[in-house]
Amino acid sequence: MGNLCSGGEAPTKTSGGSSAASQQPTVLDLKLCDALKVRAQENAAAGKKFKTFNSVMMKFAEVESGFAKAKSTFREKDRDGNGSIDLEEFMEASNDLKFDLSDDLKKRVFEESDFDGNRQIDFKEFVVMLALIHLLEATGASKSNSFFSKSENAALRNAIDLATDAFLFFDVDGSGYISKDEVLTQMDDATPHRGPGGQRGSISREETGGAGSSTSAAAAGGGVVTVNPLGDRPSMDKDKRSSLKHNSHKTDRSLTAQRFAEMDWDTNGQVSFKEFLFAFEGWVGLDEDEDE
Ligand SMILES: [Ca+2]
Ligand SMILES: [Ca+2]
Ligand SMILES: [Ca+2]
Repeated sequence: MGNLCSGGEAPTKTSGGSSAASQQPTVLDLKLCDALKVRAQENAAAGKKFKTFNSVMMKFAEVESGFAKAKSTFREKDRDGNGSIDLEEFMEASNDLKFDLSDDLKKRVFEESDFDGNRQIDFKEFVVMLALIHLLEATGASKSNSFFSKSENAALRNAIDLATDAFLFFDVDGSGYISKDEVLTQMDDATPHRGPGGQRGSISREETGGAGSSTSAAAAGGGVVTVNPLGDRPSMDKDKRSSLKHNSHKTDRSLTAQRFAEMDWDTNGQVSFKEFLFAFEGWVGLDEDEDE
């Protein structure tokens, strides 16, 4: 089990016999880990951390709309219009967009983002790719004229930041991976959110139970049965929830375990940042709009 981000020690020391089967972390893994750590520290310092899964879900609509720019960029950079971006198109695009990464790292990002390994980046993979690039860029001195520093891309940047913060919400121990236990722990606080095609209002992060908030928030608090992407549990008030925990905990756990398995693309028992992003895209409804 990797624990990439833990400890201040040089992670290259993990060559002991204990992990013969596990893969060595790549340069990209380690850089991502650093970037996630920086982000977590910044959030802690700014006091803007997700505290409940409900507050994460409240941001889904904002994330989805923020990714609109990813769609237009994807179409633009798919020069031959075949619906995916190959390495050549990507290298050209990354020069156009002034991604502040070495060519070597760009190639690694391309490979990492190619989930199905067909040497082509489809839109869902592209969103993961942009998130990796933004996170990696943020660690270094980012060029002021790079794609992500432009004001017209602020919403996209924000969407990626929110997705990153959602990952950090689950990665309780800051290992750079989400374990099944972490999902179970964090989902225990889950409260209702919009079902498919449901609530789309913009609600600020900590406004969840606030009086005088939007109608969708009011509806969500009104005992409406909604779908939770990780648990499919009906909504209920706090008292009921805590007493119910003892009764139906097993059901919750098996459902969550099932969702966890869906997220764990390479089935190594941990959900990496990129695996999380891939799943997260589905939660916010990105893939629903894919074929128009
Ligand atoms: Ca193409
Ligand atoms: Ca692919
Ligand atoms: Ca995994």
